[in-house]
Amino acid sequence: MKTAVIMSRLQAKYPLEKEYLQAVQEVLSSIEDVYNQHPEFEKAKIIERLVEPDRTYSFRVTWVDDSGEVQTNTGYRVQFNNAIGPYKGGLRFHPSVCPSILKFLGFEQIFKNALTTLPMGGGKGGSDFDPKGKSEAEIMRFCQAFMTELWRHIGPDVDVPAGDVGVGGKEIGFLNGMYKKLSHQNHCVLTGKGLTFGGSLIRPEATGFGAVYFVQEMLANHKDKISIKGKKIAVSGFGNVAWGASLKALELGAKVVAISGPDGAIHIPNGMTKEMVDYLLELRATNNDVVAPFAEKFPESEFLAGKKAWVVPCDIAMPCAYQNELAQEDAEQLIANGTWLVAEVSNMGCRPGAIEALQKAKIMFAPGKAVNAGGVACSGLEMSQGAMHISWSAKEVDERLHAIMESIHRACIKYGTEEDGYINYVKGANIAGFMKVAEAMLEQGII
Ligand code: 2IT
Repeated sequence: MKTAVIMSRLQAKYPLEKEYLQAVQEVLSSIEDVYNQHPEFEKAKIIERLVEPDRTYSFRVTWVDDSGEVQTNTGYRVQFNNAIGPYKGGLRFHPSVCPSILKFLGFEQIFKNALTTLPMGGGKGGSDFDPKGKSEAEIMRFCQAFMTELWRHIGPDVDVPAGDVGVGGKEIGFLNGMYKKLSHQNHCVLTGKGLTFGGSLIRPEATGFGAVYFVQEMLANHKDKISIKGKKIAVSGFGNVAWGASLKALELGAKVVAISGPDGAIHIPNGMTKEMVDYLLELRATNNDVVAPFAEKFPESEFLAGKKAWVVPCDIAMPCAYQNELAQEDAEQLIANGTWLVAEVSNMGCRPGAIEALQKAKIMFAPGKAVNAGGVACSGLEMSQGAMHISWSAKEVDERLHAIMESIHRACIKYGTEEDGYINYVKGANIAGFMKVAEAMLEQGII
Protein backbone atom coordinates (compact mmCIF):
# COMPACT_ATOMS: atom_id res chain seq x y z
CA MET A 1 0.00 0.00 0.00
CA LYS A 2 1.21 3.44 -0.85
CA THR A 3 -0.58 6.11 1.18
CA ALA A 4 0.11 8.71 -1.51
CA VAL A 5 -1.52 6.61 -4.24
CA ILE A 6 -4.64 5.84 -2.21
CA MET A 7 -4.93 9.45 -1.08
CA SER A 8 -4.70 10.83 -4.60
CA ARG A 9 -7.45 8.42 -5.69
CA LEU A 10 -9.66 9.49 -2.81
CA GLN A 11 -8.92 13.18 -3.43
CA ALA A 12 -10.00 12.80 -7.06
CA LYS A 13 -13.15 10.95 -6.02
CA TYR A 14 -14.14 13.12 -3.03
CA PRO A 15 -12.46 16.48 -3.70
CA LEU A 16 -14.70 18.43 -1.32
CA GLU A 17 -14.54 16.06 1.67
CA LYS A 18 -11.58 17.64 3.43
CA GLU A 19 -12.26 16.34 6.95
CA TYR A 20 -12.72 12.80 5.66
CA LEU A 21 -9.49 13.02 3.63
CA GLN A 22 -7.66 14.41 6.68
CA ALA A 23 -8.81 11.53 8.90
CA VAL A 24 -7.89 8.89 6.31
CA GLN A 25 -4.49 10.48 5.67
CA GLU A 26 -3.65 10.42 9.39
CA VAL A 27 -4.51 6.74 9.77
CA LEU A 28 -2.91 5.54 6.54
CA SER A 29 0.36 7.33 7.10
CA SER A 30 0.74 5.80 10.54
CA ILE A 31 -0.14 2.23 9.53
CA GLU A 32 1.69 2.09 6.20
CA ASP A 33 4.81 0.31 7.47
CA VAL A 34 2.92 -2.32 9.43
CA TYR A 35 0.46 -2.85 6.59
CA ASN A 36 3.28 -3.47 4.15
CA GLN A 37 4.60 -6.24 6.37
CA HIS A 38 1.33 -8.12 5.78
CA PRO A 39 0.96 -9.09 2.12
CA GLU A 40 -2.30 -10.86 3.02
CA PHE A 41 -3.86 -7.45 3.83
CA GLU A 42 -2.82 -6.07 0.46
CA LYS A 43 -4.10 -9.17 -1.34
CA ALA A 44 -7.53 -8.74 0.27
CA LYS A 45 -7.43 -4.98 -0.49
CA ILE A 46 -8.20 -4.24 3.16
CA ILE A 47 -7.44 -0.51 2.88
CA GLU A 48 -9.49 0.08 -0.25
CA ARG A 49 -12.44 -1.64 1.47
CA LEU A 50 -11.93 0.08 4.81
CA VAL A 51 -11.91 3.66 3.55
CA GLU A 52 -15.30 3.29 1.86
CA PRO A 53 -18.39 3.20 4.12
CA ASP A 54 -20.45 0.00 3.87
CA ARG A 55 -23.44 2.24 3.17
CA THR A 56 -24.79 5.72 3.83
CA TYR A 57 -28.41 6.69 4.35
CA SER A 58 -29.44 10.25 3.72
CA PHE A 59 -32.99 11.43 4.26
CA ARG A 60 -35.21 14.50 4.47
CA VAL A 61 -36.42 15.50 7.92
CA THR A 62 -39.40 17.83 7.93
CA TRP A 63 -40.86 19.30 11.11
CA VAL A 64 -42.92 22.29 12.24
CA ASP A 65 -41.34 25.02 14.42
CA ASP A 66 -43.07 26.88 17.27
CA SER A 67 -44.29 29.65 14.97
CA GLY A 68 -46.02 27.11 12.72
CA GLU A 69 -43.38 27.36 9.99
CA VAL A 70 -42.44 24.14 8.14
CA GLN A 71 -38.73 23.38 8.40
CA THR A 72 -36.68 20.90 6.40
CA ASN A 73 -33.28 19.46 7.34
CA THR A 74 -31.16 16.57 6.09
CA GLY A 75 -30.56 13.47 8.21
CA TYR A 76 -27.77 10.93 7.71
CA ARG A 77 -26.46 7.64 8.99
CA VAL A 78 -23.08 6.42 7.78
CA GLN A 79 -22.65 2.69 8.47
CA PHE A 80 -18.92 2.51 8.01
CA ASN A 81 -17.64 -0.89 9.01
CA ASN A 82 -19.13 -3.79 10.99
CA ALA A 83 -16.25 -6.27 10.88
CA ILE A 84 -16.04 -6.57 14.66
CA GLY A 85 -19.62 -5.84 15.74
CA PRO A 86 -22.78 -3.81 15.04
CA TYR A 87 -22.24 -0.29 13.71
CA LYS A 88 -21.84 1.99 16.70
CA GLY A 89 -21.35 5.72 17.00
CA GLY A 90 -23.05 8.96 17.83
CA LEU A 91 -25.50 11.30 16.16
CA ARG A 92 -24.38 14.92 15.75
CA PHE A 93 -26.88 17.76 15.36
CA HIS A 94 -24.98 20.83 14.16
CA PRO A 95 -25.28 23.14 11.14
CA SER A 96 -21.86 21.96 9.89
CA VAL A 97 -22.99 18.33 9.56
CA CYS A 98 -22.40 17.04 6.02
CA PRO A 99 -21.09 13.81 4.44
CA SER A 100 -17.43 14.81 4.92
CA ILE A 101 -17.81 15.42 8.66
CA LEU A 102 -19.80 12.22 9.21
CA LYS A 103 -17.40 10.15 7.11
CA PHE A 104 -14.42 11.45 9.10
CA LEU A 105 -16.21 10.74 12.36
CA GLY A 106 -17.40 7.31 11.20
CA PHE A 107 -13.93 6.38 9.96
CA GLU A 108 -12.32 7.40 13.27
CA GLN A 109 -15.02 5.50 15.14
CA ILE A 110 -13.99 2.17 13.56
CA PHE A 111 -10.54 2.28 15.18
CA LYS A 112 -11.71 3.86 18.41
CA ASN A 113 -14.32 1.17 18.91
CA ALA A 114 -11.78 -1.53 18.11
CA LEU A 115 -9.52 -0.08 20.82
CA THR A 116 -12.21 -0.39 23.48
CA THR A 117 -11.87 -4.21 23.40
CA LEU A 118 -15.67 -4.44 23.00
CA PRO A 119 -17.37 -5.87 19.88
CA MET A 120 -18.50 -2.70 18.13
CA GLY A 121 -18.14 -1.60 14.51
CA GLY A 122 -18.00 2.02 13.38
CA GLY A 123 -20.77 4.37 12.32
CA LYS A 124 -21.89 7.96 12.70
CA GLY A 125 -24.91 10.04 11.82
CA GLY A 126 -26.77 13.20 12.48
CA SER A 127 -28.28 16.23 10.86
CA ASP A 128 -27.59 19.83 9.92
CA PHE A 129 -30.36 20.75 12.39
CA ASP A 130 -29.11 23.52 14.72
CA PRO A 131 -30.31 23.01 18.32
CA LYS A 132 -29.10 26.52 19.24
CA GLY A 133 -32.01 28.62 20.43
CA LYS A 134 -34.60 25.90 19.82
CA SER A 135 -37.34 25.23 22.37
CA GLU A 136 -37.73 21.82 23.97
CA ALA A 137 -40.90 21.22 21.93
CA GLU A 138 -39.03 21.99 18.70
CA ILE A 139 -36.22 19.65 19.65
CA MET A 140 -38.75 16.91 20.41
CA ARG A 141 -40.56 17.35 17.09
CA PHE A 142 -37.27 17.33 15.21
CA CYS A 143 -36.05 14.16 16.98
CA GLN A 144 -39.35 12.43 16.29
CA ALA A 145 -39.29 13.36 12.60
CA PHE A 146 -35.65 12.24 12.35
CA MET A 147 -36.49 8.85 13.86
CA THR A 148 -39.43 8.20 11.51
CA GLU A 149 -36.74 7.65 8.83
CA LEU A 150 -33.81 6.31 10.87
CA TRP A 151 -35.67 3.56 12.71
CA ARG A 152 -35.79 1.13 9.78
CA HIS A 153 -31.98 1.15 9.45
CA ILE A 154 -30.97 0.49 13.06
CA GLY A 155 -31.30 -2.37 15.56
CA PRO A 156 -29.57 -3.73 18.68
CA ASP A 157 -27.43 -6.11 16.59
CA VAL A 158 -27.38 -3.93 13.47
CA ASP A 159 -26.55 -0.35 14.34
CA VAL A 160 -26.73 1.38 17.72
CA PRO A 161 -26.54 5.20 17.62
CA ALA A 162 -25.83 7.46 20.60
CA GLY A 163 -25.22 11.14 21.27
CA ASP A 164 -22.50 13.47 20.03
CA VAL A 165 -22.33 17.26 19.70
CA GLY A 166 -25.89 18.62 20.01
CA VAL A 167 -27.36 15.29 21.07
CA GLY A 168 -27.50 14.61 24.82
CA GLY A 169 -29.75 12.73 27.19
CA LYS A 170 -32.81 14.78 26.31
CA GLU A 171 -32.54 14.13 22.57
CA ILE A 172 -31.77 10.44 23.09
CA GLY A 173 -34.94 10.20 25.21
CA PHE A 174 -37.08 11.69 22.42
CA LEU A 175 -35.40 9.52 19.77
CA ASN A 176 -35.85 6.39 21.86
CA GLY A 177 -39.52 7.14 22.52
CA MET A 178 -40.24 7.45 18.81
CA TYR A 179 -38.21 4.34 17.96
CA LYS A 180 -40.28 2.37 20.44
CA LYS A 181 -43.54 3.70 19.06
CA LEU A 182 -42.62 2.78 15.50
CA SER A 183 -41.01 -0.59 16.13
CA HIS A 184 -42.97 -1.94 19.11
CA GLN A 185 -39.60 -3.04 20.45
CA ASN A 186 -37.95 -2.31 23.73
CA HIS A 187 -34.40 -3.43 23.03
CA CYS A 188 -31.20 -1.43 23.39
CA VAL A 189 -31.01 0.44 20.09
CA LEU A 190 -29.67 3.75 21.39
CA THR A 191 -27.16 4.40 24.15
CA GLY A 192 -26.97 7.37 26.46
CA LYS A 193 -30.53 6.68 27.59
CA GLY A 194 -32.01 7.92 30.86
CA LEU A 195 -31.58 5.73 33.92
CA THR A 196 -35.30 4.98 34.15
CA PHE A 197 -35.45 3.35 30.72
CA GLY A 198 -32.32 1.30 30.23
CA GLY A 199 -29.49 3.81 30.50
CA SER A 200 -26.20 3.14 32.24
CA LEU A 201 -24.82 4.91 35.27
CA ILE A 202 -21.67 6.91 34.44
CA ARG A 203 -22.52 7.22 30.70
CA PRO A 204 -22.86 11.03 30.86
CA GLU A 205 -19.52 11.29 32.68
CA ALA A 206 -17.75 8.54 30.74
CA THR A 207 -16.03 10.47 27.93
CA GLY A 208 -14.53 13.03 30.31
CA PHE A 209 -13.74 10.50 33.05
CA GLY A 210 -12.15 8.14 30.55
CA ALA A 211 -10.03 10.99 29.14
CA VAL A 212 -8.69 11.86 32.58
CA TYR A 213 -8.00 8.18 33.32
CA PHE A 214 -6.04 8.05 30.08
CA VAL A 215 -4.04 11.15 31.08
CA GLN A 216 -3.30 9.48 34.43
CA GLU A 217 -1.91 6.48 32.55
CA MET A 218 0.28 8.76 30.43
CA LEU A 219 1.58 10.40 33.60
CA ALA A 220 2.14 7.09 35.39
CA ASN A 221 4.09 5.84 32.40
CA HIS A 222 6.45 8.84 32.52
CA LYS A 223 9.86 8.09 33.98
CA ASP A 224 9.11 10.52 36.85
CA LYS A 225 5.73 8.86 37.60
CA ILE A 226 3.95 12.22 37.64
CA SER A 227 0.79 12.74 39.71
CA ILE A 228 -2.11 14.73 38.26
CA LYS A 229 -2.65 16.43 41.62
CA GLY A 230 -2.06 20.18 41.48
CA LYS A 231 -1.51 20.22 37.71
CA LYS A 232 -3.03 23.08 35.74
CA ILE A 233 -5.38 21.88 33.02
CA ALA A 234 -6.82 24.01 30.22
CA VAL A 235 -9.99 22.55 28.75
CA SER A 236 -11.75 23.85 25.65
CA GLY A 237 -15.52 23.71 25.27
CA PHE A 238 -18.10 23.69 28.05
CA GLY A 239 -20.34 20.80 26.97
CA ASN A 240 -20.78 17.30 28.26
CA VAL A 241 -17.20 16.23 27.62
CA ALA A 242 -15.60 19.33 29.18
CA TRP A 243 -17.93 18.87 32.16
CA GLY A 244 -16.97 15.20 32.73
CA ALA A 245 -13.26 15.92 32.36
CA SER A 246 -13.46 18.89 34.75
CA LEU A 247 -15.40 16.87 37.30
CA LYS A 248 -12.83 14.06 37.38
CA ALA A 249 -9.88 16.47 37.29
CA LEU A 250 -11.30 18.32 40.29
CA GLU A 251 -11.89 15.06 42.16
CA LEU A 252 -8.25 14.11 41.61
CA GLY A 253 -6.95 17.45 42.85
CA ALA A 254 -6.01 19.01 39.50
CA LYS A 255 -6.81 22.65 38.69
CA VAL A 256 -8.97 23.37 35.66
CA VAL A 257 -7.78 26.89 34.83
CA ALA A 258 -9.61 27.44 31.54
CA ILE A 259 -12.73 26.49 29.63
CA SER A 260 -14.06 28.07 26.44
CA GLY A 261 -16.97 28.57 24.08
CA PRO A 262 -17.48 29.94 20.58
CA ASP A 263 -17.52 33.45 22.08
CA GLY A 264 -14.23 33.25 24.00
CA ALA A 265 -12.37 31.67 26.90
CA ILE A 266 -12.79 31.79 30.67
CA HIS A 267 -9.65 32.06 32.80
CA ILE A 268 -10.06 30.62 36.28
CA PRO A 269 -6.75 31.36 38.06
CA ASN A 270 -7.48 29.24 41.15
CA GLY A 271 -9.08 26.37 39.25
CA MET A 272 -12.71 25.31 39.00
CA THR A 273 -14.71 24.60 42.12
CA LYS A 274 -17.46 21.97 42.33
CA GLU A 275 -20.04 24.76 42.09
CA MET A 276 -18.46 25.94 38.84
CA VAL A 277 -18.39 22.44 37.38
CA ASP A 278 -22.06 21.97 38.26
CA TYR A 279 -22.88 25.31 36.65
CA LEU A 280 -21.55 24.06 33.30
CA LEU A 281 -24.63 21.84 33.02
CA GLU A 282 -26.91 24.80 33.67
CA LEU A 283 -25.09 26.95 31.15
CA ARG A 284 -25.30 24.24 28.50
CA ALA A 285 -29.02 23.75 29.13
CA THR A 286 -29.74 27.35 28.10
CA ASN A 287 -28.98 26.26 24.50
CA ASN A 288 -27.35 29.63 23.75
CA ASP A 289 -23.85 28.29 23.07
CA VAL A 290 -22.05 31.13 24.87
CA VAL A 291 -19.66 30.79 27.80
CA ALA A 292 -19.44 34.51 28.81
CA PRO A 293 -22.17 34.24 31.52
CA PHE A 294 -19.77 32.01 33.50
CA ALA A 295 -17.57 35.03 34.34
CA GLU A 296 -20.62 37.08 35.36
CA LYS A 297 -21.66 34.36 37.77
CA PHE A 298 -18.16 33.77 39.14
CA PRO A 299 -16.28 37.11 39.46
CA GLU A 300 -13.12 35.24 40.48
CA SER A 301 -12.92 34.18 36.82
CA GLU A 302 -12.28 36.34 33.77
CA PHE A 303 -13.86 36.28 30.31
CA LEU A 304 -11.37 36.62 27.46
CA ALA A 305 -13.55 37.63 24.52
CA GLY A 306 -12.71 35.94 21.23
CA LYS A 307 -9.79 33.99 22.75
CA LYS A 308 -9.15 30.26 22.84
CA ALA A 309 -8.44 28.35 26.07
CA TRP A 310 -4.84 27.86 24.88
CA VAL A 311 -3.84 31.41 25.79
CA VAL A 312 -4.05 30.42 29.47
CA PRO A 313 -0.76 28.86 30.69
CA CYS A 314 -1.24 25.23 31.71
CA ASP A 315 0.61 21.95 32.24
CA ILE A 316 -1.95 19.87 30.41
CA ALA A 317 -4.21 20.90 27.52
CA MET A 318 -7.39 18.96 26.80
CA PRO A 319 -9.30 20.07 23.69
CA CYS A 320 -12.91 19.01 24.31
CA ALA A 321 -14.86 20.91 21.62
CA TYR A 322 -14.71 20.35 17.85
CA GLN A 323 -12.55 18.94 15.07
CA ASN A 324 -9.59 21.08 14.05
CA GLU A 325 -10.02 23.41 17.03
CA LEU A 326 -6.31 23.38 17.88
CA ALA A 327 -4.21 24.90 15.09
CA GLN A 328 -0.45 24.88 14.64
CA GLU A 329 -0.13 28.38 16.12
CA ASP A 330 -2.10 27.22 19.18
CA ALA A 331 0.29 24.28 19.58
CA GLU A 332 3.21 26.71 19.33
CA GLN A 333 1.62 28.93 21.95
CA LEU A 334 1.14 25.94 24.28
CA ILE A 335 4.76 24.89 23.80
CA ALA A 336 5.94 28.46 24.48
CA ASN A 337 3.81 28.53 27.64
CA GLY A 338 5.43 25.34 28.96
CA THR A 339 2.58 22.87 28.40
CA TRP A 340 4.04 19.36 28.41
CA LEU A 341 1.02 17.13 27.74
CA VAL A 342 -1.82 17.47 25.23
CA ALA A 343 -4.65 14.95 25.38
CA GLU A 344 -7.03 15.41 22.47
CA VAL A 345 -10.53 14.66 23.72
CA SER A 346 -12.54 16.03 20.79
CA ASN A 347 -12.57 13.91 17.65
CA MET A 348 -9.66 15.09 15.45
CA GLY A 349 -9.41 18.21 17.62
CA CYS A 350 -5.87 18.99 16.46
CA ARG A 351 -4.90 20.01 12.95
CA PRO A 352 -2.08 18.02 11.33
CA GLY A 353 0.34 20.97 11.73
CA ALA A 354 -0.45 21.10 15.47
CA ILE A 355 0.23 17.38 15.94
CA GLU A 356 3.47 17.70 14.03
CA ALA A 357 4.61 20.65 16.16
CA LEU A 358 3.77 18.86 19.42
CA GLN A 359 5.48 15.64 18.39
CA LYS A 360 8.54 17.50 17.15
CA ALA A 361 8.81 19.22 20.53
CA LYS A 362 8.47 15.75 22.16
CA ILE A 363 5.39 16.91 24.05
CA MET A 364 3.32 13.97 25.27
CA PHE A 365 0.41 13.89 22.82
CA ALA A 366 -2.44 11.39 22.54
CA PRO A 367 -5.17 11.40 19.87
CA GLY A 368 -8.93 11.54 20.34
CA LYS A 369 -9.61 8.02 19.23
CA ALA A 370 -7.67 6.75 22.26
CA VAL A 371 -8.38 9.53 24.77
CA ASN A 372 -12.13 9.88 24.19
CA ALA A 373 -12.91 6.18 23.73
CA GLY A 374 -14.37 6.01 27.25
CA GLY A 375 -17.64 7.42 25.96
CA VAL A 376 -18.31 4.74 23.42
CA ALA A 377 -16.81 2.11 25.74
CA CYS A 378 -19.45 2.99 28.31
CA SER A 379 -22.05 2.81 25.53
CA GLY A 380 -20.80 -0.72 24.91
CA LEU A 381 -21.33 -1.45 28.60
CA GLU A 382 -24.85 -0.02 28.30
CA MET A 383 -25.48 -2.44 25.42
CA SER A 384 -24.28 -5.35 27.56
CA GLN A 385 -26.56 -4.35 30.44
CA GLY A 386 -29.45 -3.92 28.00
CA ALA A 387 -28.88 -7.34 26.44
CA MET A 388 -28.76 -8.95 29.88
CA HIS A 389 -31.70 -6.88 31.21
CA ILE A 390 -29.73 -5.84 34.28
CA SER A 391 -28.07 -2.69 35.54
CA TRP A 392 -24.65 -2.43 37.09
CA SER A 393 -23.75 -0.10 39.96
CA ALA A 394 -21.82 3.11 39.26
CA LYS A 395 -18.77 1.52 40.86
CA GLU A 396 -18.96 -1.50 38.59
CA VAL A 397 -19.30 0.58 35.41
CA ASP A 398 -16.57 2.98 36.49
CA GLU A 399 -14.17 0.12 37.24
CA ARG A 400 -14.80 -1.41 33.83
CA LEU A 401 -14.34 1.96 32.16
CA HIS A 402 -11.08 2.47 34.04
CA ALA A 403 -9.81 -0.97 33.02
CA ILE A 404 -10.69 -0.29 29.37
CA MET A 405 -8.78 3.02 29.37
CA GLU A 406 -5.76 1.24 30.89
CA SER A 407 -5.92 -1.38 28.19
CA ILE A 408 -6.13 1.26 25.43
CA HIS A 409 -3.07 2.91 26.92
CA ARG A 410 -1.19 -0.41 26.93
CA ALA A 411 -2.12 -0.94 23.27
CA CYS A 412 -0.72 2.51 22.41
CA ILE A 413 2.54 1.74 24.19
CA LYS A 414 2.80 -1.62 22.44
CA TYR A 415 2.48 -0.21 18.94
CA GLY A 416 3.64 3.38 19.43
CA THR A 417 6.94 3.27 21.33
CA GLU A 418 9.69 4.72 19.15
CA GLU A 419 13.41 3.95 19.19
CA ASP A 420 14.29 6.91 21.41
CA GLY A 421 11.55 5.92 23.90
CA TYR A 422 9.11 8.65 22.82
CA ILE A 423 5.59 7.29 22.68
CA ASN A 424 3.86 8.11 19.44
CA TYR A 425 0.30 7.63 20.67
CA VAL A 426 -1.12 8.52 17.25
CA LYS A 427 0.75 5.67 15.66
CA GLY A 428 0.05 3.33 18.58
CA ALA A 429 -3.70 3.94 18.55
CA ASN A 430 -4.01 3.73 14.78
CA ILE A 431 -2.02 0.52 14.44
CA ALA A 432 -3.67 -1.21 17.41
CA GLY A 433 -7.18 -0.37 16.17
CA PHE A 434 -6.35 -1.18 12.58
CA MET A 435 -4.79 -4.60 13.30
CA LYS A 436 -7.92 -5.82 15.04
CA VAL A 437 -10.27 -4.65 12.28
CA ALA A 438 -7.99 -5.87 9.47
CA GLU A 439 -7.73 -9.34 11.00
CA ALA A 440 -11.50 -9.51 11.51
CA MET A 441 -12.07 -8.49 7.88
CA LEU A 442 -9.53 -11.00 6.59
CA GLU A 443 -11.01 -13.92 8.50
CA GLN A 444 -14.52 -13.16 7.24
CA GLY A 445 -13.64 -13.30 3.54
CA ILE A 446 -14.14 -10.93 0.65
CA ILE A 447 -17.53 -9.38 1.31
O1 2IT B 1 -17.46 10.17 19.36
C1 2IT B 1 -17.94 9.28 20.09
O2 2IT B 1 -17.29 8.28 20.40
C2 2IT B 1 -19.31 9.46 20.56
N1 2IT B 1 -19.91 10.46 20.24
C3 2IT B 1 -19.96 8.40 21.39
C4 2IT B 1 -20.47 7.30 20.55
C5 2IT B 1 -21.28 6.25 21.26
O3 2IT B 1 -21.79 5.38 20.55
O4 2IT B 1 -21.40 6.28 22.48
